[in-house]
Amino acid sequence: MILVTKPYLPDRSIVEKYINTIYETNWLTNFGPLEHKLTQRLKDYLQVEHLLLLSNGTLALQILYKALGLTGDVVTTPFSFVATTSSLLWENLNPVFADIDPLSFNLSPANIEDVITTNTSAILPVHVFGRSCAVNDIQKIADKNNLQVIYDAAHAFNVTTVENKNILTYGDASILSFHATKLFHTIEGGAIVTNDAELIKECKLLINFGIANYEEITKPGINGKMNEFSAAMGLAVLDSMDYIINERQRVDFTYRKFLPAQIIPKELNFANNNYSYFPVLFDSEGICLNVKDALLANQIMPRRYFYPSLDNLDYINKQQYCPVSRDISSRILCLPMYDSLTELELLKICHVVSNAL
Ligand code: T4K
Repeated sequence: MILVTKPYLPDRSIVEKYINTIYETNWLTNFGPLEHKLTQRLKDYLQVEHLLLLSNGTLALQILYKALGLTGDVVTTPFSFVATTSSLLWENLNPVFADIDPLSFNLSPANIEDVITTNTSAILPVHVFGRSCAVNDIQKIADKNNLQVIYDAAHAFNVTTVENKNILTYGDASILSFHATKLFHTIEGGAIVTNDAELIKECKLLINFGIANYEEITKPGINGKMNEFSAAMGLAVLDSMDYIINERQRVDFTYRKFLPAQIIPKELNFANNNYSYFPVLFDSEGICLNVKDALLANQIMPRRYFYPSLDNLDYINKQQYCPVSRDISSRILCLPMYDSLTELELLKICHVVSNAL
């Protein structure tokens, strides 16, 4: 079976090189040397000022909501992985959906202001599939309405804008997911990125039970720390980042060459493609399901990322209705995307899709 993704496993000897140091230091978690090393290397790699590693991306969102003191309503996108919405509900915040732009698949600035009320405390856009949001327009709306902006950048590792800034440097803060299925991973993991030194200090306190030092506990925190084995995997994956990106670029190139052009979403011109996903969009849900069935019959497993549209969830306030997101979500598929897909496998996928169409 060719699955939608295959986590990258670095050469065992490289992982062992890092794991051996854990055996030497006997330091397994709680801000250990590998966590420290990975933090520094990621800051350099991504060219960001402050970065805090966490145990996963969902918790990174929740910690930010707490640290930034969000209350009431948060304007967000219905076209995302469910964690974007469920993390808000889990923190007793109310997700209020604004519809998406049909070309970028991201929160449309034109729809954000319509749903802002005196109860709104923040905007939570997602750079879905690593495709950049309209960050400058979103910031203008946030400034005008005195709102905070948190980017769910779970998919946006290694995205640089035409302004020559990492996409993670926009807004008040961003989160990354380092789950095994991501472009860069630490098995499970995530990060908070911000330009605000005080905010990162507060987040670090919150992920360590609110313990300021051995004899001082200043607030109720939780456990969100990254362990040393995850950091070891992260360091080993980072060593191979050029290889991973080049191979994914090759996959993207072959898809673009052999798939019908009309199903490939237009690239956005504000930032680079990071090759994290390969979505294809069909004219109708019927065609989308036919293609999916044809792929499954050939032992290829695409995924309906992201279906259903989150404004459709049973546990969400039913007054919310986002027709563009529901429409896109009903007819989009993500094709397999990972470094080790062979050209032969890619040609088979392209052939099955074209035939089914
Ligand atoms: N915000 C956004 C926008 C996100 O997309 C996510 C996560 C988050 C927030 C939260 O971040 P984390 O808390 O997860 O760090 C997967 C991932 O589990 C999830 O991290 C990711 N987004 C989401 C888009 O994809 P599922 O439910 O699709 O995973 P699953 O188990 O079906 O795996 C996908 C494919 O990968 C399968 O075909 C099998 C393959 N696979 C998976 C694993 C775990 C492997 O071959 N080996 C493996 O070890 O959610």
